[in-house]
Amino acid sequence: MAEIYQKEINLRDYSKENLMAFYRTMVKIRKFDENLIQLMHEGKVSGFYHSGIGSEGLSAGSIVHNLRDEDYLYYNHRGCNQKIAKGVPLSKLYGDFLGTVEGTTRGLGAGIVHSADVSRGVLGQAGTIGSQFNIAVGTAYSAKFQGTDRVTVCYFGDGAAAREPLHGSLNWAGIYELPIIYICENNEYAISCHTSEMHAVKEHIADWADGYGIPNCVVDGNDVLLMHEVAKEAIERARKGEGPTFIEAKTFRHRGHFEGDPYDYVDPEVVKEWKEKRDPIKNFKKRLLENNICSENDFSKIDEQVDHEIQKAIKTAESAPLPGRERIFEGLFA
Ligand SMILES: Cc1ncc(C[n+]2csc(CCOP(=O)(O)OP(=O)(O)O)c2C)c(N)n1
Repeated sequence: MAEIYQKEINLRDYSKENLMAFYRTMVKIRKFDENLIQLMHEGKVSGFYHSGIGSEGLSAGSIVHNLRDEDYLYYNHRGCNQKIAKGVPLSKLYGDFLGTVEGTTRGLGAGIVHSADVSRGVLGQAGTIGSQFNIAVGTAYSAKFQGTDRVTVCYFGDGAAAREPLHGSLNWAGIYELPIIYICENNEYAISCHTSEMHAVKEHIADWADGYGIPNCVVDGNDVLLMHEVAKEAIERARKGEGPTFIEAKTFRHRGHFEGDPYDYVDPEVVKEWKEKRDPIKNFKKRLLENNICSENDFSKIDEQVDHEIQKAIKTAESAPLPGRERIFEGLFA
């Protein structure tokens, strides 16, 4: 049975600069998201958007200071969180939603699920949930075969974890001791279906990994530093050739499955509690203030810088042209 990951964390073991980098990344993710929703309301972005608000600590903590550009990353259905933490430029992400050539797909549009940035190890994937499990085995195997210490981090939701490709992937990762870190973003719901209705393992989703001999644990995904530490240990093991790890990170969506979802299948009191008591950004800020690591002024400065960065990114993405017809044939080999 999966253990609950716990660790005494001394804030003084981190530099102020490193702590602020976690804050900056979480704020960047949240403001990117809020501004994208605003663009939807203005009628500039259409289609479905799956907001990642409420889970910023999970992605920022596991990626910042842990992953290198060349490490591979597969994102989940709220994957802008992970792409931003990995350093994919905001203008390119906005470009994918606006359909302009600034986007990573150079105008084909992508939303969350098709964008790619090969220079940052984000190779792209399909919109079917769980499509990342098998290709994650491929990149991890290639890294091992080539004798590098590159790792593959594979994010997915509790719903994706209920699909069969997870098991093929865990089996291969277990047999070949592949350098994969599986990170399950357990926000309790796949659309309106609760985790308890989807998994035969009743206690923890991470328990699936036991059957494949893969070390696993459950962690509070909204504690950015705990998330950082648990991922760091797993990544270090993978880099040393000590194989895969499965981390189940608990979190919750502040918004519905997609923008427009009435979100009436969850008790509003539960959502309120997560927003008020378990918000990863609010809690991290409070902790740094209480420990006299940072001042209100330090936070305001970052907030302003991020606002500026976001407005600039939107402008760049919006002012880029739509693709010409020839784009249809670019990269087409058959
Ligand atoms: C194979 C497949 N079935 C159904 C869908 C439709 N779909 C999109 S997101 C989603 C739920 C995903 O839930 P989860 O993996 O828990 O991620 P979350 O949305 O909670 O972040 C479903 C069923 C899909 N994209 N692919």
